Amino acid sequence: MEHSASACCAARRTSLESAASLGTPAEAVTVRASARPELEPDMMLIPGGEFVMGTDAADGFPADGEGPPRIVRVDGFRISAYAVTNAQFKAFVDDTGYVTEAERFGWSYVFHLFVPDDIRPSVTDVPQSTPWWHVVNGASWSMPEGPGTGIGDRMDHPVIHVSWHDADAYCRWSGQRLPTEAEWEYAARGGLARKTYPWGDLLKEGDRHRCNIWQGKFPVKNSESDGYAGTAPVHAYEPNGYGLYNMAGNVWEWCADWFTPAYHAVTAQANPRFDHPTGKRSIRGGSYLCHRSYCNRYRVAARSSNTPDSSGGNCGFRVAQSH
Ligand SMILES: [Ca+2]
Repeated sequence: MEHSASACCAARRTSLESAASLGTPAEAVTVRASARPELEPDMMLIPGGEFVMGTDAADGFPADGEGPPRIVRVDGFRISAYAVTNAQFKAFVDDTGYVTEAERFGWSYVFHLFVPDDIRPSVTDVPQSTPWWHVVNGASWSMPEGPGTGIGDRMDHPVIHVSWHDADAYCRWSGQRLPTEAEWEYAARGGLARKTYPWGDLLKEGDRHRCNIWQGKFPVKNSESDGYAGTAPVHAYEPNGYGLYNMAGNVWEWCADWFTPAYHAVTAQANPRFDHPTGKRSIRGGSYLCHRSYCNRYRVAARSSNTPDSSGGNCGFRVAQSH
């Protein structure tokens, strides 16, 4: 089995293992029969408007297509205050019998420090360029570190080990959709103009942490001074100006767009969305594994991508709906 990795953010499945050979899982999903209020995310109304999207800041990654910054207009929409939780995803699976791509492939990427000792001998592969990702057979959304692990104490944490296709399937069921990159960044900025983070330009003030990223020496020693080594509850930390939680750090979030580094050069000024298949979907927000020493992609303008059938322990999603 071969695996490859993209940059530092997330390891990806190879094209040899494309979802095409398995079929597109979302096709079989139907919209849920009835709403279940206890599972409804808090959908925050984001008023339409213009904003400066992207950045050319010196601490950014121009090769990712973070800029050049430009004025973009988005129509009003709603976006969930939180990433989709394990509880919500379980309701989806219980209702539909949906089987995620990690389960269909039979494995997912688990961060090496989280692989239980009794599973470690059965790790089947470690990508050369991202050796902190281990291929763990049986790892999935409900067994995040592999067989024998569970989510019972993490029902309010973001679901992980879900592919773009899995996120899309959830959205079909819930009657929602993934946010576009432009919607995501507009929402993440929380009404602030040209700031680095959802709350301003300072990553933290004194000991006051604002998000769940990595402190210490990556990838071997995490001091967890922000309180979490892995995922945090979706409602951890303070929300931004739009009432949205964890738009920086915790887990990467799948967006609706296909990914291109030329995004700012080729998409429209109004409601931009890149719809030409490139083999990779956009992800935003960074994760609990991000550290400024090698990847400060917890900035609101930062971008990354992964193949739509890939899954790992640091990527989830939130939902949106048109106004
Ligand atoms: Ca952390």
